[in-house]
Amino acid sequence: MRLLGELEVLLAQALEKIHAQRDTLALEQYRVELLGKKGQLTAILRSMGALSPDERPVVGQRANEVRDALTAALGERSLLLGEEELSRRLLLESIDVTMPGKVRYLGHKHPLNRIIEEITNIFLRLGFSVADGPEVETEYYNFEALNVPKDHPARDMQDSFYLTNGLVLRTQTSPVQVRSMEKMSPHCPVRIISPGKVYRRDDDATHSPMFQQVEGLAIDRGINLGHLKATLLFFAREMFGAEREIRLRPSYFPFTEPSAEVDVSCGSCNGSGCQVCKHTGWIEILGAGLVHPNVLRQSGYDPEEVSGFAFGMGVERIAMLKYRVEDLRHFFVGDMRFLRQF
Ligand code: 2U9
Repeated sequence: MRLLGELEVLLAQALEKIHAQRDTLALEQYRVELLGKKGQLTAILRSMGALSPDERPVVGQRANEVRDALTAALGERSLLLGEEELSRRLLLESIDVTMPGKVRYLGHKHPLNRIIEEITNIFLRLGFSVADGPEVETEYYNFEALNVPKDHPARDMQDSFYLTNGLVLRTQTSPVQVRSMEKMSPHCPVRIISPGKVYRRDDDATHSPMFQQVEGLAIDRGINLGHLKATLLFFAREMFGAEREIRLRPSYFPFTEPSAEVDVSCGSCNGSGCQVCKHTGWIEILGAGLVHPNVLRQSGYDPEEVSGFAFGMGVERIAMLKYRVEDLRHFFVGDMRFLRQF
């Protein structure tokens, strides 16, 4: 019987080929070639229709046996190849648990934000609250309400960033405090600080067109220079060390009268004179004064009834002093070699 012969040949050849397959993908392709719809065994089974009734069961039984034998051989080979492939992959992709880990750099606060937080926390402990406001201001809040007259140099086109329609990028954070005064007046007490970005047309190693300030304002009955000095001494010692002293030098600002520049004793030489303090023993850290009566009046307070003190400091300047940074532009360029030091 021709078909029985063909079955035996197919079985022998197929077993050989199954063992010759080297990977599971090739084996699967061969399985389809053998047992699939258009496969070799299927072709033989189809041609059984032409057989006589006594031949058919004989060939049929043998065909089933051949199919079972091939299915079993394919299964075994597939299992073996699968295991081989898995162990090859495990070898290639294995993890060396003794390798040192990759060091991932964790971000941290920008040094200027740290300084702002430190300054803020000192004044929070003294009962001040934080006030916030717009960086684009009207000329009224930025200048007029602060007793800065039209002919003052700060109002020069060369010194401030003017927008259209009487708007300007705030040159100090005082407008925030004016807005608070408007809301509070004529009630007391007022104790607020306003940290934030300000803008001036300046650009060198110690000036940037954008910098940050913290300003403070206290209004109450009977506020005097003694309150101002005690507050700033507390601040200087918390910020720069318990040994620090401060001194007030007379100065002029349109929004305070009297006005003062405030120095802190040099921490490098303890006041005896060194390079850091340019041999004076003192370092200027902020400006301050008693709020000008015009400023109080303009925002609804009666200067006969209440008085106030105010101060302002540049955050970058404080950070430069505290961290001994010689060029403030380091704070703005985002160089990780600089920032990682904090
Ligand atoms: C109101 C009234 C008065 C805030 C003040 C200064 C003095 C001052 C400078 C320090 C360095 C600005 O960043 S800097 O360039 N500031 O000298 N600022 S008194 O006075 C005010 C604030 C608000 C209503």
